[in-house]
Amino acid sequence: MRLALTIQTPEVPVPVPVALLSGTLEEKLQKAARMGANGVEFITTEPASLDVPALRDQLNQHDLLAAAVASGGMAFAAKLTLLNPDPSNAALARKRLNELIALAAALGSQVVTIGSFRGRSVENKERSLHQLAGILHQAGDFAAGYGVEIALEPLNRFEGDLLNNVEQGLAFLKELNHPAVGLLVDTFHVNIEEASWTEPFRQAMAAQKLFHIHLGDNNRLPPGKGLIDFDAILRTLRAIGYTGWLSAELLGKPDPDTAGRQTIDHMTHLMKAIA
Ligand code: LER
Ligand code: MN
Repeated sequence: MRLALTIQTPEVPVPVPVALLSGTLEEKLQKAARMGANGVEFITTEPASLDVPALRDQLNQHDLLAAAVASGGMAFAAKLTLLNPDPSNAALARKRLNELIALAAALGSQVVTIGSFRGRSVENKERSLHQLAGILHQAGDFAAGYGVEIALEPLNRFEGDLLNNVEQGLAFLKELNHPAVGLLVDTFHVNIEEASWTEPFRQAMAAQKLFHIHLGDNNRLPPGKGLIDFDAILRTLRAIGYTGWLSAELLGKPDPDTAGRQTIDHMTHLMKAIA
């Protein structure tokens, strides 16, 4: 398992509350590496505007990997969603999704996340889920062509009304039946919607759909600053053979650098203890 910190790229027009580290992109990468992260997850709103060769060089220089390309900034900062009732918004969102996939491939990242970027149901939940399935099937084909996977994130009830927990997510994916589309399980959402710290991870893994993990404590502070049993989660992940990313997506409090450092320190400590 490898540790990543989520950061936003410079073109994102507003600060994203769950993006970590301060400074220029170069400074963020330098800090992530010094803190001991293995990679970074990118929140971007204009993937096609990024200088990919330069970014690849910077990652290499700091011995960092691109853990994932996140779509959360699309919804939060660019106000684009895949199920938006405004057809021009939804069309642009779908175009951006393809750009996120191409960016992931160019940066050597295996995963593009879809959480709040899917949007909410329009009038009828079943119809919206059907529409989402169509979009994800197409995106899954597009992603597979690049060797990239899409990780769909169950979101807590206050942030989304389509797929709130892992059981619902797995039922949806069974119906969708696309090998390149799986789940992103975020511990912060687990805390609100699940009945166990560890079962959701076991279930997703048993279905071969545990594609990515977001870390945040129950109060969305760094692991160890709240109530979630990260030790139990890590032991379970090790037992079920999860070898993917643990990517911190949490509030930058008391400041985005301290939150990043506390996350890496605490998770490294727990990982060493079970090694
Ligand atoms: C939002 O709460 C979240 O967890 C993000 O990953 C959604 O895109
Ligand atoms: Mn998340």
